[in-house]
Amino acid sequence: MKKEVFSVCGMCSARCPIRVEVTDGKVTWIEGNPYVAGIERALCARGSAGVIHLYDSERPQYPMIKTGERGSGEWKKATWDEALNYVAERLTAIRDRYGAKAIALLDRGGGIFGEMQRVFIRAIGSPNYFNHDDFCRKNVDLAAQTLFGIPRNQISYDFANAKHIVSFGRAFFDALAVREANNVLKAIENGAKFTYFDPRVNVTATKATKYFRNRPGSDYAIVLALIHQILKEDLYDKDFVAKFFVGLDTLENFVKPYSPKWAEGISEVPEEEIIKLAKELSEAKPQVIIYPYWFGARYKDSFYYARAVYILNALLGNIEQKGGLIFAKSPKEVGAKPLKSLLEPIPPPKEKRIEDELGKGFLYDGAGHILHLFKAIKTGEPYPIKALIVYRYDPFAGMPFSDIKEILKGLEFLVHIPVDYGTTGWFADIILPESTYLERDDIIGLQRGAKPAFIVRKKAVEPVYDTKPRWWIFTELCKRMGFGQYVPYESIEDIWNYQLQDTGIKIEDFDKKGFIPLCNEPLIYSRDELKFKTPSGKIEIVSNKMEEREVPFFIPYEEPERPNIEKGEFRLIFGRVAVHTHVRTQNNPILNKILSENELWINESIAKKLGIKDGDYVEISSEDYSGKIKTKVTPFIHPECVFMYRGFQNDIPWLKRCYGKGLNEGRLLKGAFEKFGKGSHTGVLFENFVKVRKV
Ligand SMILES: Nc1nc2c(c(=O)[nH]1)N[C@H]1C(S)=C(S)[C@@H](COP(=O)(O)OP(=O)(O)OC[C@H]3O[C@@H](n4cnc5c(=O)[nH]c(N)nc54)[C@H](O)[C@@H]3O)O[C@H]1N2
Ligand SMILES: Nc1nc2c(c(=O)[nH]1)N[C@H]1C(S)=C(S)[C@@H](COP(=O)(O)OP(=O)(O)OC[C@H]3O[C@@H](n4cnc5c(=O)[nH]c(N)nc54)[C@H](O)[C@@H]3O)O[C@H]1N2
Ligand code: SF4
Ligand SMILES: [Mo]
Repeated sequence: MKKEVFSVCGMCSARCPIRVEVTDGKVTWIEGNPYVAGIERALCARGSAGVIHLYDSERPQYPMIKTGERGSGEWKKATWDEALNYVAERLTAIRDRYGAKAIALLDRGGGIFGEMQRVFIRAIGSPNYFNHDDFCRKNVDLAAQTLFGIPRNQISYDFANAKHIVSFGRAFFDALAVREANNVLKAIENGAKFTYFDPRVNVTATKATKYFRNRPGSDYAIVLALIHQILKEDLYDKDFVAKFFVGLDTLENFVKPYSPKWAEGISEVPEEEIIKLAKELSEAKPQVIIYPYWFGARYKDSFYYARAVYILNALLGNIEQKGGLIFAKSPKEVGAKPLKSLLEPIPPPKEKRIEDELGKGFLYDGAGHILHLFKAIKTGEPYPIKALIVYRYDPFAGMPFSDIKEILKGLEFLVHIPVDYGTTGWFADIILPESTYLERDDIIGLQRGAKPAFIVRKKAVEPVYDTKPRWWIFTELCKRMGFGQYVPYESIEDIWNYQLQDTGIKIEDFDKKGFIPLCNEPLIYSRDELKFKTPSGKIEIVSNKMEEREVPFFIPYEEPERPNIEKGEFRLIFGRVAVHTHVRTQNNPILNKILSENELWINESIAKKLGIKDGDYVEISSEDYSGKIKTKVTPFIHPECVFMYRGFQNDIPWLKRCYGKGLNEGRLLKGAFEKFGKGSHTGVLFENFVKVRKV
């Protein structure tokens, strides 16, 4: 018997809507949801490889409790009842001894289905909710919040209608999100310009109408020069700026020294090209998108870079414009009723999150900073964190071992809730395997945008192994810890009905297409209607909030340190490859066949001086780690840096296809977890030097 199920892909965090075909209880086909614009049946390789992941036996098949030392690989099989009682007991003991705040939840990210994790941590009374954002998008989030009063995920980019798209290392065609990639392609096909900056020629660069190989760490300088030029030549949207900018004079004064000529000296992008680009952007405005990072945990100035990018967009007036940046609309704004929040019945925590006790000089938002969390675990300051539950995230896979060991020392109890074997699970006290996205129902989510929609993830098949969905794991844990009153649900239907109670929508309504649009046409406000969600209702270049937190509005550009390349020293940069997701797909039978090992990109002129030939194995080392990796000698990378794809050299011997293959860039990041982004306290993962030598 054949059936179709509409759901949401879970092979990466882009969450593309999908249509799944099931034949006789088995998934036989997945494609992009044909009803979603920009997707229209398309899926990336990882999305297609979801089928084989589902039936792969090299993933956790039941709860496992550690029996030997952490990391020894000694485990026993447990029933869910046993496992959950054990977790509840251990967490309750820690809660009784140190208080609820000593328990932290480290979530991959809220996302559209993320409320369940927050329900759990709030129900047990802890304020300490963290997610991975400050190794990913937090700089961009905080930048958007300071200027517009909303985080990054409430800004949508109307790529398909843009006339000029500019990206600084946002690798649309390498670090894929299907809809975004399709829409950028559509724009290019329609004649839009696509200007791309990257120290390395990746796939994205090859699609650009203009590519610049800038020096690593020079994006902020280029954006400042563009702002300088646009202000100097009056190339901006005067009406928009007069209406909405708070602090234009501060901006003007700040960018005065940052001319295109100055930026050329820093970035190696010719002065005349910057001048030309400023002019082109002004001509194409407001159908212009200058895209800030997605993965923005890069350089010390990345938060200020992200602010500058948003300011540049705003100067061009391409906010709330077709072909520009469009703000997400809430259900209320489009005349619909919102989902009822599962958090509503639970009182907010009484105690303060660790950030609240750490003084000023940085911004923060609804989720804590991982670097602060790790520090608290290691030092007990500002107060001890003794138990950590890690959900849908494998932070230890991207870290140097010395840091992992230190963090483990401080933790009395570590729980991992993954769908794959990962490094964090390997060192955990217990692994609770979740059912994969094809085997589980999730809560209903709000898909944000100018045309918001409700979307649901529904299971296509029953779990292949003894795994459970997150709603069940977290409600059961609440119940077993004595907080059942906050999760009065017996089934996912109970949860759906609770969420939908005010909306007039029934769960069956999702059967046809998998999502319910809340309006017919995208809602775009006119300039007269437009109001920002900042305290002033305007774009706050200067803001009380930043002042209160003692965070400067701008920081002067500081040139990144230069490695001694003649001596084989390089800046280490890394990124995504289209066929893998971070650290979790390298063992996928199909994706592993496509790419099973990463290489080190190194500039050919430097390689020649160091006696390194294409395909040679080299030793790459940082302060306390060294490893071997195959080289890719190429003219298509800036000589100051070496590059590798992220996520290889898995630590788990059970993963036979990928174990030990390639090299893990995270192991070379000695000291990266002590470095903080300015103003934001996010991670700065590209501020590390390594040594490379022929072996
Ligand atoms: N296939 C695939 N797609 C993914 C993911 C995945 O794991 N796999 N993950 C998703 C996630 S979570 C994220 S955060 C996004 C990340 O998406 P992106 O933000 O696009 O990040 P990366 O792929 O890491 O790309 C980093 C690029 O920045 C370049 N770079 C390094 N230094 C500089 C610099 O100083 N200036 C400029 N201009 N460029 C520089 C690198 O050479 C590299 O090409 O991708 C998402 N999409
Ligand atoms: N060294 C280094 N560190 C980095 C980065 C880097 O490039 N290098 N990139 C940063 C960025 S941008 C990001 S987004 C993060 C990504 O880092 P991670 O989130 O750790 O990477 P993933 O490989 O996407 O997923 C890891 C874990 O999530 C689990 N998982 C996946 N899907 C599900 C699910 O549906 N349910 C459950 N319960 N678990 C699931 C997998 O089994 C796996 O254990 O890393 C950040 N840290
Ligand atoms: S980009 Fe690919 S892996 Fe990510 S959600 Fe979309 S189809 Fe799935
Ligand atoms: Mo990310």
